[in-house]
Amino acid sequence: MRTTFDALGTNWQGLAPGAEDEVDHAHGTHRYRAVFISDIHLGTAGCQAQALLEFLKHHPSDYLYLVGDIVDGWQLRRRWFWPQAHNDVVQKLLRSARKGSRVVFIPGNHDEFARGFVGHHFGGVEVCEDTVHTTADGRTLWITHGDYFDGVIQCAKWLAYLGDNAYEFTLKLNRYLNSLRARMGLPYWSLSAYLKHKVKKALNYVTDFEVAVAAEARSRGHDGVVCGHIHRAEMRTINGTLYCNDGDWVESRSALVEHMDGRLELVYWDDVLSSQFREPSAPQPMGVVA
Ligand SMILES: [Mn+2]
Repeated sequence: MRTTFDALGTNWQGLAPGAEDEVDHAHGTHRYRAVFISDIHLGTAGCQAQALLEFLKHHPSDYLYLVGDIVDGWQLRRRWFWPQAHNDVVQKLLRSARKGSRVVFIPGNHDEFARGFVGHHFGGVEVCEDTVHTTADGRTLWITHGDYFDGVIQCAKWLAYLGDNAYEFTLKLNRYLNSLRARMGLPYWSLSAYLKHKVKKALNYVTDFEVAVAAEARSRGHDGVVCGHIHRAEMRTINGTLYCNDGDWVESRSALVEHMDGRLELVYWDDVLSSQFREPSAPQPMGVVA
C-alpha cells in the first residue's frame, strides 16, 4: 500500500492503469457530504483529467454536482480529442452514481447539447437545468453553471466601447476644464485619468459576474449560490449571499466541498498533493512535483 501511495504522492501523473484499484483504497481518502466540480472541459488538451481522477478517487461523496462544461462539445466538434484518461473520468462519474452517490449534471455552455436532456437520467446521473442543494446545516444553495449571466455582463462591453470613444472627448474636456480651473486658481486635475479609473473599475468582469449571480440567488430566496463558468474559484459573501465558484480542472484544479457538518470549503488539488507530501509516512523527499 505504501508503494502505491508513493506513486501517487511523487508521480501521480505517471500512474500505471493497473494501479487504479489499489489507489482507490490508498491513504488519504476523505468522504465529503457533497462535492461540486465544473469546467472540466473533457475533450480538450488543457483538461487535467488525471488529476481530477485522483481527486475523485480520494474524495467520495453523498452528493456529486457536475456544474457544467464537463465535456467540451465545441472543441470536440472542431477536433476529436479523447484520450483514455477522459474516458476514465466519465467512467468514474458513472461508477460514483452506481455506488450510491447522488450525481447531478447541470449542463454549461460548452456542453449545452445536454440541455436537450434535462429531466432525464443517464446511468444514474440526473440532468438538471439548475438545482438547489440543502446543506447539512440547513442552508439552500442555488446551483447553476453561470453562462446565463454573460448576457448581463454584455452590457459592460457596450460601456467599454463607449469608454474608448469617450476618452478622446474627455481629453478635450479635460483641457477646457483645467484652463477654467487655472483661471480660478485651482490645481491641475485630470478628468480623463479619473474617468478611465472609474470605467476600468466598473468593467471588472469577474466582479460583475459574481455580483449578478449572487443577486439572482438572493432574489430566488436562497442563502447562497454555487456556479462555475469563469474559471475562478471563490467563496465569499456578497451583500449577505454566499457566492461559491468551484473553479475549474484546466488551471486551478479546484472543487467546492461540503463537510458532513455542512461546512463549505474550497479544495485545491495542489494543496491536497502537498499535504500528502507532509505525511510522516511518506519516505520520499519533496521536489519531484514542482
Ligand atoms: Mn462555461
